[in-house]
Amino acid sequence: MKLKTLAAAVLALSTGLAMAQSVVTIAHVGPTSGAIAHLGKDNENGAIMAVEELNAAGVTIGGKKVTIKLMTEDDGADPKQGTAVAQKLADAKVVGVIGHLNSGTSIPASKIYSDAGIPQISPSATNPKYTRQGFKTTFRVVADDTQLGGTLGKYAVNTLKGKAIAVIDDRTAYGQGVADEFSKAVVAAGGSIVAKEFTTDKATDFNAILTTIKGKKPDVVFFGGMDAVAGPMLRQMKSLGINAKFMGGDGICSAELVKLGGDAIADNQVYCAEAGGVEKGSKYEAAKIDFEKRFKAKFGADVQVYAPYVYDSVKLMVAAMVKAGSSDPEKYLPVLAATKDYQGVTGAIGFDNKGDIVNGALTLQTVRGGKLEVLSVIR
Ligand code: ABU
Repeated sequence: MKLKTLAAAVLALSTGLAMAQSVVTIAHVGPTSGAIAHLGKDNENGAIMAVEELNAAGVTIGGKKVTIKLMTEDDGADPKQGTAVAQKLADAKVVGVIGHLNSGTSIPASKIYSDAGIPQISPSATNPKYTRQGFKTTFRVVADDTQLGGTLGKYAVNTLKGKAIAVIDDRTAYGQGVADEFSKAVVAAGGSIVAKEFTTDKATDFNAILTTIKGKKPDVVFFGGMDAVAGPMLRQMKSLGINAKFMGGDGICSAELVKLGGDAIADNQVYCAEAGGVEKGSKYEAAKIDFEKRFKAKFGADVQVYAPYVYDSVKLMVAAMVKAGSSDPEKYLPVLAATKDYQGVTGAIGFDNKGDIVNGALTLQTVRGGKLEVLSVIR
């Protein structure tokens, strides 16, 4: 080989190596197929936006300029698919994972990430168990179902003056967990649970359980599950002449619920809570509004629920790598865990020793005039 050709080959090889070394790969996982694909896509878009902004601004880790690469994976909101994807990401040696969206996928996947030493931040899984397994790699940037169900249960009795309350859940880790917490809080506040019924996260026909519930004359119906099921359920409640208030957690607190429920939703009938939020007039409010505007301009769609939480999760994970001077999970994990006051578009984020957000908020909302309206932010 001629000297010039050899030099060119060496240069190409070293450039290739330098390029390979300068890419830091993180992943986002959520259900981008199936009944809640609109929520999965919302979350994924939050990750895409964060990564594009980081790369446009330039990221330097340990003195080297890097490009953040985002792998996007679909878990279909299915626990088995979730663990298969988690194993794929562990095998691919991604240095961090944002996801999954559901508690039912985040919990089993967290064991795989923990075994592989990969930090995981869920932007939306609210089942308390997720961060209570003793894993050092597991973080969450939203409040959990104890806070969510507990607050909604008290609100049902103390504010909505519910006395006879019916509870339905979809038997998922999230739906069952939030319904149980809600029920405990109702009883503690002096209300009574007059019916407990179950469905699935894929069901479309609720006539049998709603007919049973109608017979108990509830003034409030709580649903532990997601908007894709709650929308048709509200329509069937209307057809059956059930005029009760309808409550749910963050899984129903989306723009899509309002679309799916349509004219079956009366003003001030539906109450739900997002597992995060910023106080009106606080310094974070402008950042949140600005994020929502930029998101809509980029994707042509309103934020559903958790895109800003995904956006913050990506940026705070990369900020920990920058601060640690390394994208090696062993090196940046302690820095991530020590996060105390990250200033995000969803407010200040700091983690406790389990990886849960400290002083997490809830945003209580109702539907009026075909739109979700904020009632209050509760901590
Ligand atoms: N938190 C509501 C949706 C996600 C989940 O926890 O399953």
